[in-house]
Amino acid sequence: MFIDEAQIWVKAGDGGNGCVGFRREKYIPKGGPDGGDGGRGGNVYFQAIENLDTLMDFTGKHHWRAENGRPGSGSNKHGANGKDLVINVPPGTLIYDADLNLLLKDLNEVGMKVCICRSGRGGKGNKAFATPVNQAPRYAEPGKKGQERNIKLELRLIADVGLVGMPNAGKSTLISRCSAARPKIADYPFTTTEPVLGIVELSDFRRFVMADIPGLIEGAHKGAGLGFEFLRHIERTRIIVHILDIMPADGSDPAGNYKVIRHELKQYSKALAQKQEVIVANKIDLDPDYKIVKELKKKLKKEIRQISAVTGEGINELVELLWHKVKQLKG
Ligand SMILES: Nc1nc2c(ncn2[C@@H]2O[C@H](COP(=O)(O)OP(=O)(O)OP(=O)(O)O)[C@@H](O)[C@H]2O)c(=O)[nH]1
Ligand SMILES: [Mg+2]
Repeated sequence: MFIDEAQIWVKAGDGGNGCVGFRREKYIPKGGPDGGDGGRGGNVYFQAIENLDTLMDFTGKHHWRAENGRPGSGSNKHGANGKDLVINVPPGTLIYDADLNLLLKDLNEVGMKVCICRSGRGGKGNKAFATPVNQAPRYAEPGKKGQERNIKLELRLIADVGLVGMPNAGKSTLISRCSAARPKIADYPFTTTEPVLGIVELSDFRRFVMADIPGLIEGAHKGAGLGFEFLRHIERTRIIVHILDIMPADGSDPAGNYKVIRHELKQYSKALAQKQEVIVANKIDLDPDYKIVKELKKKLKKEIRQISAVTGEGINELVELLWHKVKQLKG
């Protein structure tokens, strides 16, 4: 299950109350007020950290509070400050005030941190209120309340791996094979009309995010087809997986198709064209003696992985490879 939205309640710590106290010691009559100040409460921060990619942590826990400050005590003892609460979220999390429906912060980079609720100040002890006319005040200040807020978290996933290729190459079939995403699959071009994200889960809690976008065709940069504008999603990924149909229904040459797509990627942006690419020959089940794939490798002179998104052949290997590459690039 993948959750990309969560609503929680957060509260900063209240300040500790000030203390009413008087110095009482043997041989020191009327020692005077000595009530200490209360400590301040803890603030609530949100912080974007690496290695988190869902808002799953928030499904079971809706109330998050920072520690309250401790009250002051006698002998001018200051109460301890409450500990701050730092709530970790994945990078790409938008933080909204749920009541005002107001965007407070976009934590789009690892390491970004923002204070969302300010703590209450501690109250002053009675010592602070001593004046020449009232040298023994029996009054101390209560601590201030910490801020509280209803927060809505929204995670905009940034894909690690983007699938590109011609319509019908099998991009959606692949993503539905290796993630919980269920885009429409059909044997006609432009089945996919909107980008789809899926989380690919491997053993030992390893995972990465894959994006499926509509297919690209020749002339895409001049407005042909659908896929071109969606390349902006792919531009932010770390790796491109270029899916090649080894037996296109229109009888076109897979090697030629590869070059067509490469040309379109270059037209989109230099950054996209320079991105690391894994070339994948799909529908290997239609090429039992690997004749077509061998020829394709010879023609393109590049490393090509072979899979069948339908039978599952080669998919585990591909997913492992992608995970390792993503990990390397993430550092
Ligand atoms: N034989 C065979 N057919 C496949 C394989 N992978 C996909 N197909 C078929 O190819 C057709 C197109 O698959 P899709 O996954 O919809 O292709 P797509 O690349 O997402 O296409 P668009 O969304 O139109 O860009 C479907 O009929 C799939 O069943 C495969 O490995 N072997
Ligand atoms: Mg599709």
